[in-house]
Amino acid sequence: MNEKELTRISKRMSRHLRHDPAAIGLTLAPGGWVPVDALLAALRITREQLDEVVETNNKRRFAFDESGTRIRASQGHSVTVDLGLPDATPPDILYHGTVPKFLDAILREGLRPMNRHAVHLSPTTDTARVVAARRGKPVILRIDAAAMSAAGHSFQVSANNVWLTATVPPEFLHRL
Ligand code: HQG
Repeated sequence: MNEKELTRISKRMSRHLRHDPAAIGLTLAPGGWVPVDALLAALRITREQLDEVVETNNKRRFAFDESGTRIRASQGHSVTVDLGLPDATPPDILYHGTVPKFLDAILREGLRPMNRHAVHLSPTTDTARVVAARRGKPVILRIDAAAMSAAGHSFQVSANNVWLTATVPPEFLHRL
């Protein structure tokens, strides 16, 4: 498949595996999983096409289970989902990329998950910058993840290396 076709399928998968499974008759099982066969039928794609999307995806957004019979989005859901990820010890510092118009609210009330199941944090400023640039001029926030852990906040890391946490109170974040 060419780049355009791969992106088109990836976007449809993001939509249905993260936000709107019912639109194509799917239901997410606990963990966010759907049977591969059901997804193939719903999207009218072949297993070979699906494998190519999963393998080439620039953010490795999707992952198969160990048996290869189920697939899920690794993060980014807006539907209520418990990914069942174990708590993990984050790097001492994590980053979040946002845009100027959200800054006042974030500094006042901290980071909230908004429409997603968790706040998404990045291990590097480069990744945070890419996340922010989707919306405008990047503003990078430095998160004191070590202090958050010490204060009892839990973190999980997705299969594609996005750090997830419920909220980041304002005292743990600083503008770079
Ligand atoms: C902001 C993409 C006001 C937050 C990316 C962000 C990522 C607040 C927006 C993944 C706020 C939410 C997630 C508060 C947070 N007041 N605004 N208290 N707290 N915000 O898209 O982190 O390509 O839900 O700064 O690459 O931007 O889809 O989160 O700007 O990994 O795979 O509210 O989505 O991945 O936006 O992005 P999002 P995000 P995919």
